[in-house]
Amino acid sequence: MAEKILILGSEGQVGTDLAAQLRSIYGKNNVVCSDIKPATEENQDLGPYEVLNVLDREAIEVVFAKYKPTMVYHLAAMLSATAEKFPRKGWDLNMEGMFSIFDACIDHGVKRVFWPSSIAVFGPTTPRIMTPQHCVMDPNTIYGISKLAGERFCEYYFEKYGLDVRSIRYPGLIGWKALPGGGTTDYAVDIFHKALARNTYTCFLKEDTGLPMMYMDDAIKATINVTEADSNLVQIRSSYNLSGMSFDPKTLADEITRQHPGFTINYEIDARQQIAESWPQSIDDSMAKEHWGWKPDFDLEAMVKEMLHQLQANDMVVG
Ligand code: AKB
Repeated sequence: MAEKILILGSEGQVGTDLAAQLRSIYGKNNVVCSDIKPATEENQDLGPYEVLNVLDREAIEVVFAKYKPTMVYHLAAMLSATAEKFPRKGWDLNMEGMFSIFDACIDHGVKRVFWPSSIAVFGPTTPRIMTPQHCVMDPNTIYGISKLAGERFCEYYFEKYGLDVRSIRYPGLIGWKALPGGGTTDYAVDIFHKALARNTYTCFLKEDTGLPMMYMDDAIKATINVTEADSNLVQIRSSYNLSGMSFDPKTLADEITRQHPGFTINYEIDARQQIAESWPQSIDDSMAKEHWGWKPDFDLEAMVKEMLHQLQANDMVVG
């Protein structure tokens, strides 16, 4: 049977890249995009699109009945920094949104679901260097708490209802097609736009705040690979640790200056520092490597080169 794919949250940072990649694999009419807001002008004619609120169960029913998806990528969520400002809203969107989509998937016999988790599931007493797959997890942000609860429900829905959910713990994601929205790792995207527009950037994290990061092409590859992997390979039914590279703002700024001479960085620390300090600095993803063959392609140098090139070549710089 031909696949019909539904993406929830397709206008977001991951959704934009994922939709493009899935449409190139499955054909534009076999990938239905949806988001709470109308598609941007550039995305309007790229394939089927529905305005859909993941909290609106009736509207979800209509979309599932109309398109009969075989695979669903549920990306709609509120990220760490925004959820700290609107804790109840963040919790409701992240948890209720997950339940309504998982329940619709069961009701409509969806074959597979992808649900993203995050390094935010870890907390202040988690080992911070090469954080293992299984260890102390005591997230202290609403986003992290919702992601950890969500991971438990991924496993629960798989074991109790047979819903084949796949999940990875995204590190900070860096891409050029779309801007991130409301995360603690957003600086690692903003910095490129400001470097190209003004040659200087004011960073909201301290220069030595190391965090796990990943170039978007690697994140999309991991997302599709884990979702399409044979069932017997996916042995972790909560969510997989995933790693690309790790760096702090100073190391990233030094590499940008090396490739884009004259760039300077300064620092004005805000509340996101506290969130970043509760997260790992690097991640042990050996289980993703062993189980379903995960292998990243981009290191820091390659990622910086690609970001500087693609933002300019595609006229995407937002100053
Ligand atoms: C955030 O910063 O909130 C996200 C994440 C690490 O999940 N980018």
